[in-house]
This record gives sequence, C-alpha cells and structure tokens, in this order.
Amino acid sequence: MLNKLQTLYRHIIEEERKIPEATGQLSDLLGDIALACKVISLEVNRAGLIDILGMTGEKNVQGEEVKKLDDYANTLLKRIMQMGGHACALCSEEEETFVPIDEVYNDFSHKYIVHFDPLDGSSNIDANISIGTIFSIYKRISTKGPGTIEDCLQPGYRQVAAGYVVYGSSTIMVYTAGKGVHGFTLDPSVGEFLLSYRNMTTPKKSKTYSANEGNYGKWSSGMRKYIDYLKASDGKTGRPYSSRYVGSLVADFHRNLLYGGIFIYPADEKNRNGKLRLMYEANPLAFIVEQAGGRATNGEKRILDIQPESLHQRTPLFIGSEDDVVQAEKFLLFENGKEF
Ligand code: AHM
Ligand code: MG
Repeated sequence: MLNKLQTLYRHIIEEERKIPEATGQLSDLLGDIALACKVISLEVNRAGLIDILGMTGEKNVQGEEVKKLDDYANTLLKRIMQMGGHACALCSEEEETFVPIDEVYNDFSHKYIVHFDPLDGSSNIDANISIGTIFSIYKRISTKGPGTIEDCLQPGYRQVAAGYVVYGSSTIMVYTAGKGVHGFTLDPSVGEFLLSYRNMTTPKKSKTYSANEGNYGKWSSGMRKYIDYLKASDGKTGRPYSSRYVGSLVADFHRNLLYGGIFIYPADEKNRNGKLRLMYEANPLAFIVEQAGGRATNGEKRILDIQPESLHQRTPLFIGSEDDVVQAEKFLLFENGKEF
C-alpha cells in the first residue's frame, strides 16, 4: 500500500541522495528521458487523430520500414538528451551508429552513455496495441570529449540505470538504478509520473510463457521440446502453462514482471542470434528483471555478462520468473556457443 504521493522526479532525487558521491546528473538525465516519454505518450495517444500514422517510406539500419512515430520518438529523445548536457554519446536502435556529443556546458562533465529503443513494438502502432520506449544508461570509460565506441560497447552488468515506458491503457514508467525496481503511472491531467509500484518483485515461478510459436518449425529440437513440455498437462508442476504474446516486448515483459511469466525469443534456423537487440532491449530488461528477483539468459550465458561486439548485435532471450528461466536452460543444447 502506498502511503505517500510521490512524483518520479522526487523519487529519483531521493534515491540519488542516498549515494554520498552523487552529483545529481543521473537524476537530471532520467528526468530528461521521462520528459521525452511524456511527449511521446501524448503523440501516441493523438496519433489516430492527427493522421500521423503510416510509413515514412524509409528503412532503418535493420532494413525495417520506419513509421512516423518511430522517427518522432527517436528525434525527440536525441534532442532532449543533447540539450540536457549529461550524455557524451547516444545509441539508438534507429541510428546507424552512435551519436557522439560534445560538452554542452563548460562546467559539466557529461559522463553518461544512453542506449535506447525509441518505440518498441512499432509494428503494432496502427492497431492501437501497447508499444513502449526502452532505455539503458552507462558511465563513460573515456575521460573527456565526445563518447567513443568503447564507451558504448560495455557489458550490461555495468549499467547504472535502465527502464522502460509502456504506452498502454495508461502510460507507465518502470526504472531501476540498481536499488530495486519502481513503477510510476502518468497522470495526464497534471503531466506527472506518480509512484504506483514501489520495490516491484516478480514471482519466482509462473504459469505463463510468451513466445511467437509461428516459428516453432524453425526452432532447435531442445527449444521445441521445452515448449511441448510447457503445454503438457501435469498438475504437480502447474502445467499446462498459458500462452500470452502481444508482439510488443515491453508489453509482454511488463505483464510478466507483474504476474510472473517467461518471455522467450530464441535463435532459429534462419536467425542464429534471435531477433532482439542486446544493447537496446535485452540488457535494460535483464537489469530490471534481476533487480526484481528474476533471471535473464541467452540460453547459455547471463545476458548481463555478454561482452558486446557491435551496437546492433542480436541475442536469443529467455527472461522472466527465475524458476522458469532455469527450466528453459535445462532444455537447450549448445555446440560451439550456438544452440542446435
Ligand atoms: P521493434 O523494436 O522493431 O519493434 O522489434 C522488436 C519487437 C518486439 O517488441 C517483439 O517482442 C518482437 O519484435 C516481435 O517479433 P515477432 O513479430 O517476430 O514475434
Ligand atoms: Mg524493439
């Protein structure tokens, strides 16, 4: 039960105050991201009204069609963080490479790197289905000037904060700065995110799996056996599991975080590294799920321990309730680091 009305910004500042060496820059950066997401939320809700939907006709670096709202969200996040002066490099799923940033103010050491997926689940925009923004923050390794590629390619365990915003029946922001996971619901009438979930924890075991089973025929035999296992009846182990799959990672992840569940996007015979991106999707959600008591793996290795080699690198992803992720790992078989 919440006993105090608390805005996101006040919560972030109070958390940062507990760290003696904190300068307040991380709070400001999170505030910048929240501001951008409030504006994106407004646009997502107005999208049908102002005829913003449809394709721009361009392709992003993944070769996928870019919709107008993706463009809008990407530009807005970049612009607000560039003006904020706390980031020395920005890495977006919609950009070919990272965007280095020079110091905006002389008295600031702009020390953070931000990775983001501006609008996840964008194939769902036109259907009025929940979509979201995902972000992940690191401290720079270099000491001055614009950020470098080495700053941008750090393993997930080095994240200092991560979060996501779901634009759904309401707009919710969930974040962690390494001291638990907290959720805030946007009150559109006053334009504030208000604390609605303090210290979120996810159930240790669940009864739900989320996977695109249309790919079943392309999965490894271990993966197919695992899904068959979840669907078989066995009262003692709580099977069969229910299947829930929206097709927007943020929405599927958020539901599973609250109620328990395992989200699965495995490798398949065509996509040997799965579909989802390590830096923009897997790492931030892995940081959050671990902070909430869950687990995240590529099937063989903890997501947060993977050393990234490129910004747009993909990874298989098994994430959610701890016991379910451990169970999935037992079914997967690997040879030379690849599932078979
Ligand atoms: P996006 O970042 O381009 O929107 O793609 C990622 C999305 C995830 O939100 C979702 O979990 C997945 O792709 C769905 O993929 P599929 O349509 O193959 O099931
Ligand atoms: Mg995405």
